[in-house]
Amino acid sequence: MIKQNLHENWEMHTAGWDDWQPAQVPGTVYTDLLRNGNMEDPFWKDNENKALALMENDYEYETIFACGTDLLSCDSVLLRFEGLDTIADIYVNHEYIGRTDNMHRTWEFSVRHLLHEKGNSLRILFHSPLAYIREKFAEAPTRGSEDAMDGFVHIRKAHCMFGWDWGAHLPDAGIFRPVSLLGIQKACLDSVYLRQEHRAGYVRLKPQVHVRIVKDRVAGDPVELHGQDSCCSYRITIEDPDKSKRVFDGSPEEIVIEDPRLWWPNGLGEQPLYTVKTELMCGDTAVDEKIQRIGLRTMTMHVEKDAYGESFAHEVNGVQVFAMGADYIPEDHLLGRTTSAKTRKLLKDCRAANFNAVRVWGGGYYPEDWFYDICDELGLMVWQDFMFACAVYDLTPAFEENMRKELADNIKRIRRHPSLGLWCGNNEMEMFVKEGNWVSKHSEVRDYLLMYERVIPEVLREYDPVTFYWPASPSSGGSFDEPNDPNRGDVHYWDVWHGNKPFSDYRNYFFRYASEFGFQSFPCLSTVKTFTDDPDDFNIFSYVMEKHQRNAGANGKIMNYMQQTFRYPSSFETVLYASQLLQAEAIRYGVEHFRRNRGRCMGAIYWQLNDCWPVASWSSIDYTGRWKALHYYAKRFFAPIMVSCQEEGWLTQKPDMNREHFEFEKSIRLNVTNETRKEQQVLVRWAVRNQKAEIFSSHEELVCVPAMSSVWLDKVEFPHIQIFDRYVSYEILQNGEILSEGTVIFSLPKYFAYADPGLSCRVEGDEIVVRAQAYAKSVEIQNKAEDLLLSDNYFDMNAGEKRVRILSGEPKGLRLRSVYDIR
Ligand code: BMA
Repeated sequence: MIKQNLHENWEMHTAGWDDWQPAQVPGTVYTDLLRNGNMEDPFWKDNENKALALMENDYEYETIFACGTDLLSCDSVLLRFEGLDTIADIYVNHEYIGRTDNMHRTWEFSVRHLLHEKGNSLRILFHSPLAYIREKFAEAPTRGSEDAMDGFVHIRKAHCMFGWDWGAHLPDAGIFRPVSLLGIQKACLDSVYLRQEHRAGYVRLKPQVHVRIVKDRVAGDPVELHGQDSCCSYRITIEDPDKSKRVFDGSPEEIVIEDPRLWWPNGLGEQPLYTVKTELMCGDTAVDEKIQRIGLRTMTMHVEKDAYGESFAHEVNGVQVFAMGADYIPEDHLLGRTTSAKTRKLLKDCRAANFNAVRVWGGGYYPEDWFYDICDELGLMVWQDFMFACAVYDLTPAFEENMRKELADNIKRIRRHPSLGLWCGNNEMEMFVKEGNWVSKHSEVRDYLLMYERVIPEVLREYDPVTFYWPASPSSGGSFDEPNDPNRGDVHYWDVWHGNKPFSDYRNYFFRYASEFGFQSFPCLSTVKTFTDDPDDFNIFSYVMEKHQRNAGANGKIMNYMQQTFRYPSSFETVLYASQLLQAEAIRYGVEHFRRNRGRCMGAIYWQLNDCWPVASWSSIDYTGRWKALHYYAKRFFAPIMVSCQEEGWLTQKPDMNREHFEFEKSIRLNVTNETRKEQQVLVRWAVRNQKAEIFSSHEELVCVPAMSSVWLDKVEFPHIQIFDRYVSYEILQNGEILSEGTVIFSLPKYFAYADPGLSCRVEGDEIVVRAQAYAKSVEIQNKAEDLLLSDNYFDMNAGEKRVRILSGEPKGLRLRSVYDIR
């Protein structure tokens, strides 16, 4: 096959205007307009409104290209679009060749008969997505999340482009993925899929190769290629992780890999990858080839009735794994700005924070190939939602056909990745449809069942019968059977945050797998300054700050939790910092509890990893890539071997100090959880200290924690501890090295009588050495640019010194603060 990319010479203009300007393909309307100075930064202040209005227009893209004689001499030529967003009419040499209406699909058109050697034109007219959804909504007012614009359910375009409770109304458009001409001689490969059978000492690969055979100059539908009965055959070359190669000729029906090197999630082993080259042979000539990387592993969900209900855990190579990660949303409102380098940085930041999983949430779009390649390399298991979220859909025959093609395209593209953990039908629809949300007619309930319990399973049976399928998130298995049951399946738990419950509420549940729970915070000042430079806006209740806060009432909610936790923060910057600590403490409270209950609970995927613009949100990494306090906390609470403390105190028992019987239990119960495949011996230590961190009493003991389990220590009560000026520090050590540590107080952080820790620091090589003269909680180290990436940050100190490594950023203009400074 000959491939010619069509990425040169593009121009675009607003349809009906003469404003032709250079365009970049792949790219998008917003990124082109921005690069050409024809729109303002859509994230600045409330420019979103103007940017949204631009999408009332239609936009046209055109390129003029030549075709090589080798391409023209092919039996058939396909024009392939890997991503068109969304309603587009396509013309080749002024001849209309078709319309696309789904950004999630790959589109191909047979164009051999239209092409010449020189001066070919390809023209694409993108219709206004706003006009389109308005019109469709008027015809059928099918509804979904009120955070998005009316009619968003009618277009197969990332839902969150029309607004979400963390997203702006910025429905970008355009040729967002590669476009190419494919010249086919005789036949081409459609897909190659290697099913794996794992046996003791070897893995058997069973190739399924689909080809398209050219007939009458048109590439036919894919057919499976079987060895002898065809004009073509396939040859497979496998390169092992150590680079040695083996060739298997003559359409092998199976390939045996002896002594396989297994792929493991991060923390449990390595991620060896095998490269598979498949060549399509017509006689002795290779007419096409595909190169794919695979990993050898078994991967499913362990679902089994048990004493608590029903288990729900990833099982990799027969080992049940506690999933640790966050929910991933699209990386940029301007699709044309995403790059593999940015995705790699984001996912490396996940691995750096000890993630072993990410959930691709269903209200965006299916990520690029590079996303999955990087997850394969880093050992991040992917929970993959299909792109349906918070809505009801009308399953017309046309919608169903479109949906089936979308599913097939994406399943074929993604199924080979060892990181693929499971397919999931949708985000939150089973739960909402059951509750009657957005449902206006009975057929919508029926269509729900058809889509997620019939259509998707049918398509999966054909293209990926191996990967585990789960009908919705959350779900207990489908058919509206208590989708958010805490004792079965996965759960979205939002009582902390949306329900205003205190952090301690997490402890009332032992979810089998929490796939969403979250808490908002603001980004730091430097990120705020990317959308406003007016000091007048530097107040969380200002118009501009609330334009960058999309969850109604959320700023009040943050202040409510602030009141429950910290003293009143009297400057804007302190509010931002304190909000990040609130968020980090909330999620820590949940995750540590879930990990302590490992076995019953097997997943903690917090909402949400990232942002698609600078905004107040649940993310742990903001739009600019800066780590919020939560991401550093995640590194600690997802540590493979972690100590945590289930304390009883003011927060857990909610005594009222202004009533009679103001008494409550003060105790600790430590727990060590071990998410490694080895038994671990650790020295556990704890100490009661005063504000200056001086030790009053202490204890240590050796604890043995079996592989993949958690172990409780005995409860210790402190009935007479002074709650305002005593705290407990705890840590675990191995070979003299602290693996995990923390501190706990029994009053509320706002009431604790911190001594001024007099924080100071010095730089030694690539390290920063921080000094505290007293107990310091959540110590933040920042430079002027707020772009330091450190080995640790927002940690507690029991006075003394702590060294952290500088991973990136310049240690210039360093400043330090801790909870003591929230005042
Ligand atoms: C869940 C998600 C998102 C949403 C988030 C925060 O419902 O699935 O739809 O953004 O919570 O409210």
